[in-house]
Amino acid sequence: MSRIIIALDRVDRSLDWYKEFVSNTQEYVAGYKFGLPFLIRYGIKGFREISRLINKEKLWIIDFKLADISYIMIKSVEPFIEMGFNAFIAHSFIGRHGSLRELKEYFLENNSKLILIYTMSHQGAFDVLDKSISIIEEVIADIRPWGLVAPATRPEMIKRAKNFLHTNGIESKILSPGIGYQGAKPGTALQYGADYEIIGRLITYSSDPISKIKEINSIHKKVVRNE
Ligand code: BMP
Repeated sequence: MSRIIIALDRVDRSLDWYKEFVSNTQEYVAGYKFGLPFLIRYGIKGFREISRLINKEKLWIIDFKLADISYIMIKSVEPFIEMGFNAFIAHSFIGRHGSLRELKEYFLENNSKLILIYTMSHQGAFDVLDKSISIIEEVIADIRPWGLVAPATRPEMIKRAKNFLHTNGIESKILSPGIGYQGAKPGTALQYGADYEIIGRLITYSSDPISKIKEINSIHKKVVRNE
């Protein structure tokens, strides 16, 4: 089983390139993550075309880092659920009532996964998110999302997330960005307890993405074997 989720943020390629990329890489990865760059460049039509390639076994993550009242978040994800995308990333700091509770409920009813931000990979994450981490943990302990995003660039935060989940008996997966262009080496996040590594440019800008994916999968296999 691959531990790679590819972040598809390139906007300098055609939609046909994307379709070919997804068709050719699906058998080697755990899933894909699409964000605002993809939406803005290719529109809903782009998502609809990609959705024809959806194989339900994989993770098809929509990452708009939702942070709003529940009504707006639900209206924003509805069309993607109809297309078959099955996981969605939201911020934790927006809190529970009128927001994450209803969103989580909606996802449960619609067979979809909620992924919450624990803390982020960039340096500015120190300014607010890390300082508020125990409050963020309170929200997460209540919402019990399917997954958490924690940074490979600061693996001690993955360790903290892992301990927090264990202590509270929560079974959320940990998905970790920050590999490659942001500085962390492939395998780092898994070593610290993450379940998946979210990897974008290191793969999408590679001259041979399939070889790069296979190379990372074999690094991951060694890490997982040594756990
Ligand atoms: P890249 O591997 O090219 O650096 O891409 C990282 C991906 O992970 C991007 O899609 C970004 O939105 C996402 N991400 C991140 O980099 N840091 C976070 O803390 C949370 C993210 O979702």
